[in-house]
Amino acid sequence: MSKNTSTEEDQADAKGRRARGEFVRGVSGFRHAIGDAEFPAEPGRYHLFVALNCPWCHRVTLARAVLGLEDSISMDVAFPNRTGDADPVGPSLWEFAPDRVATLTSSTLPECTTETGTGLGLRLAKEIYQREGSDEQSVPILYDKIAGRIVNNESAEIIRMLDANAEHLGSTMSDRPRLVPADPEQKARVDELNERIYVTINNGAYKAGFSSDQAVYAQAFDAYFATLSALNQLLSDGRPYLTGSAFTEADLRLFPTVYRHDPVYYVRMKLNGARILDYPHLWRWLCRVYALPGVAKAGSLIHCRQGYFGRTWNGVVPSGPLLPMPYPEAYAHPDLA
Ligand SMILES: N[C@@H](CCC(=O)N[C@@H](CS)C(=O)NCC(=O)O)C(=O)O
Repeated sequence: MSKNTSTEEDQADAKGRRARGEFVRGVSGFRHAIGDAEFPAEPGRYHLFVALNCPWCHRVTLARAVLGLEDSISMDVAFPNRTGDADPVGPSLWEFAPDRVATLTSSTLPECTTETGTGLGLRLAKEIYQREGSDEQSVPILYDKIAGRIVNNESAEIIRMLDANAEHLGSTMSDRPRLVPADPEQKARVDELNERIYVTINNGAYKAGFSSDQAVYAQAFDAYFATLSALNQLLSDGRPYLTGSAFTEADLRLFPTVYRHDPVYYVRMKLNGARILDYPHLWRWLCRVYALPGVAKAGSLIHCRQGYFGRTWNGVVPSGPLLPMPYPEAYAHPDLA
């Protein structure tokens, strides 16, 4: 029974629920922390393995960017589509293959890299785990290049340890956001929002899109749009961010899902109840966060569209939305809503 449902799903009867058509996300196994004796907070010591279509990785690339850690934490980017059935090691594995061609653009993707963190030039994220006797295969992975070990593979924990150690890790950003507020009341508000947003939005989108049971889908669909509506209402008093004047972890954790909604989830996750554009305060919040330094570059809708449609939808990626204008260009126009 997992304790913290703002970080991971309750695993009670996971097998039975999956058999009944519910998508149940597994739990990450590497849970060390920067700041532990064996993982001191030092600039240039840590490395991230990510895929830019993965919303959990997006939390981590956002934290790295807004905390001013892009020069002190290196990063490798996997190709958005995992390996296919013909792969010698197996299907559905994250691959570091910058020479792979994206069907969406008919070209290679400039953000993709080889694997540089271990110094071994491995092909698959799975191989990074295998070196530590683990059969996990997910991204994001926070890796210690000095110890040659995985520190953590749970995005909720990775963003908190980057926030707590930003200066020791090499951030020189004097006005960097404090993702986790020092004020206990504000922190409690962030935790409360995280809980609802994780269950009904971040993971809720998968519950809707990947479940094969109509009732499970319908319940996730309703909960998802109920929360979007509540967040739009919350922002209707003119506050710039979810808890008020400061950008916090609650905003950072909401952004990856809302950023993917109109161009991906509306179709791919069957979340066609409304567009974010139909929630004027939430749309302006999205554009406000998108305009923050480092945010636009920390994600890629090309990787998202290629990743979510490239393998399952006959490799044909939908071309829209086109109106009121293409995405992500639309995110530079808060006035559209
Ligand atoms: N709880 C993890 C979830 C990570 C996760 O599920 N990542 C997906 C990509 S979006 C993955 O790699 N799944 C492959 C797998 O688990 O085999 C986190 O938030 O970091």
